[in-house]
Amino acid sequence: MLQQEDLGQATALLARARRVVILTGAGVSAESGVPTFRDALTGLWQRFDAQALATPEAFRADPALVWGWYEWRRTAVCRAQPNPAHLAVAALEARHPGTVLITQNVDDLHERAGSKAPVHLHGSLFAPRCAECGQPAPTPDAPADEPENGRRLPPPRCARCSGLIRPGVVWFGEALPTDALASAVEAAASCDLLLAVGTSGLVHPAAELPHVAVRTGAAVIQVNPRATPLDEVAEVNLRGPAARILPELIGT
Ligand code: BJW
Ligand code: ZN
Repeated sequence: MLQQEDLGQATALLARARRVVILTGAGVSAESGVPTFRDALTGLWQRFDAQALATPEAFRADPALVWGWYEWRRTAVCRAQPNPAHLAVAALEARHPGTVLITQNVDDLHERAGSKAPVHLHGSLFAPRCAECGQPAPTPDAPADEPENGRRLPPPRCARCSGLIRPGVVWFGEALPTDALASAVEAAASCDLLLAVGTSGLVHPAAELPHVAVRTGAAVIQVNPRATPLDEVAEVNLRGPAARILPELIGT
């Protein structure tokens, strides 16, 4: 089917939807210059494996390596600006009150585009906490440059127990925040349209949300330049970059 026909079908689904859920992944921030999770290892980080760094085991084994990677990524996010995809999502929320935005992203670009209360399934780069006692810690000033000595940067210590401060993100093998996951599942189970944007659909339980929506009778529209495992549940697959497709779909 032609892309134009797909866009027409998606526009019609959106026009009749009463309860909309938007599930975003790293692809929504790609055109802001923030590398996707699976493309995150460029430059000095090329020889590392993102999936191996995003674990509690990696942090325990080499806290300075993991903290340095997250500080490098946080610096990139601080320098980035929301793109037309983030702005279109915020416009849809403003137009359709009750729309629920669920993001797997740890950046703050949805908030900076005007989204009011994204549900962050995988935490945030801006909510560090103590790895020992859980006490929230101040977000350090963003380093002006790559952490000194390339990639390693020792994490700060907790003011309460002197434990190491860790990024406030959800690593592989860790539970998602209970409230965020419960809200996401509830929203997916009660929507009539779920838009899955810029996610590889590989990481669980987030990847199950489109399936939850379909099982309860909703339609799924996917926006992604590439095929993903979510193709099979999506009623419409809009192939292309989110910053081009979402403004066309939403009319911003
Ligand atoms: C564009 C674009 C453009 C490019 N426009 N698009 C069931 C089955 C199998 C495994 C599991 C399962 N259940 C649990 C697991 C294990 C594991 C898992 O899923 N593993 C898989 C890899 C196999 N899950 C977990 O461990 C989760 N925890 C858990 O289940 O705990 C259970 C538990 C319960 C009780 C007690 C204890 C434990 C936790 C998952 C946490 C994921 N965390 C990360 C890191 C966060 C911090 C960080 O960023 O470093 O989250 S991993 C990483 O993947 C990150 C992302 O949010 C997440 C999803 O990635 P995303 O967003 O899809 O990005 P990419 O890079 O994969 O894809 C980008 C996409 O964009 C691509 O498709 C491009 O084509 C597209 N794109 N340009 C639109 N311009
Ligand atoms: Zn502590």
